[in-house]
Amino acid sequence: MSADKVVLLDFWVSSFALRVKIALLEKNIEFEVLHEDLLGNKSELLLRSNPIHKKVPVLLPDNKPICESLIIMNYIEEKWLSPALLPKCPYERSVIRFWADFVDKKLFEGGRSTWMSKGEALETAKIEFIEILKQLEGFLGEKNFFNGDSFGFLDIVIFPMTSWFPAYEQCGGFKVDDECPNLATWIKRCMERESVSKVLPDPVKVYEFVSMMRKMHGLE
Ligand code: GS8
Repeated sequence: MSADKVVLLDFWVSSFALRVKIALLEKNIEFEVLHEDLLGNKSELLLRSNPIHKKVPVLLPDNKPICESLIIMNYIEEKWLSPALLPKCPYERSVIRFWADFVDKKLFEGGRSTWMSKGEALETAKIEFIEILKQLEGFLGEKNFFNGDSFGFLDIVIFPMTSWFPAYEQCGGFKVDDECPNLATWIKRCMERESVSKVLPDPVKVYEFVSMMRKMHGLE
């Protein structure tokens, strides 16, 4: 591996890995993607690079592993300064980091509870998930982007999670457009960005993946 080669250990449907791809594209950094088979056949490189969690994404700049998507995003922001994805003001940065943490703790878990349940549990999960979406929409308000005027760090943290929304909608029988119209408009706005459209997984394939996982867990 050459001195400044950047390698990403990826899984095509991972919203955490998608964050890293979008951030690198926004910074115009060339990178090589190594696809992982997470369902039973993780590579030696992944196990060696992330021995604690054994999860993707892992970024390997200069062959040195960095794990955890938010930590990787902070590395990318500090290593390649332009264009800046975080605001300069420390207070504004802390607000963005609060919502990034909210997304990992609440939105991700809420989504998971939706597609990993059925019957009454699914109904409860769906109500909670919509509540989480409304909290996010409240923070978005009338802004064009979560980051503020322009697409940035927080948009990159949140947007990848939305690639699973069509699958959640199908499982739960609801529509994000009906529940959170501003959020739905923001999703469409983000999809127009080149960094996003280049790496966004096909929603039909995501749904098929979710459906396969539901069958594996005896939910369908
Ligand atoms: C989550 C990564 C993760 O869950 C981050 O990078 O932000 N907090 C971490 N990765 C999943 C794929 S996406 O759902 C993963 O690698 N799973 C493999 C496994 O659990 O064995």
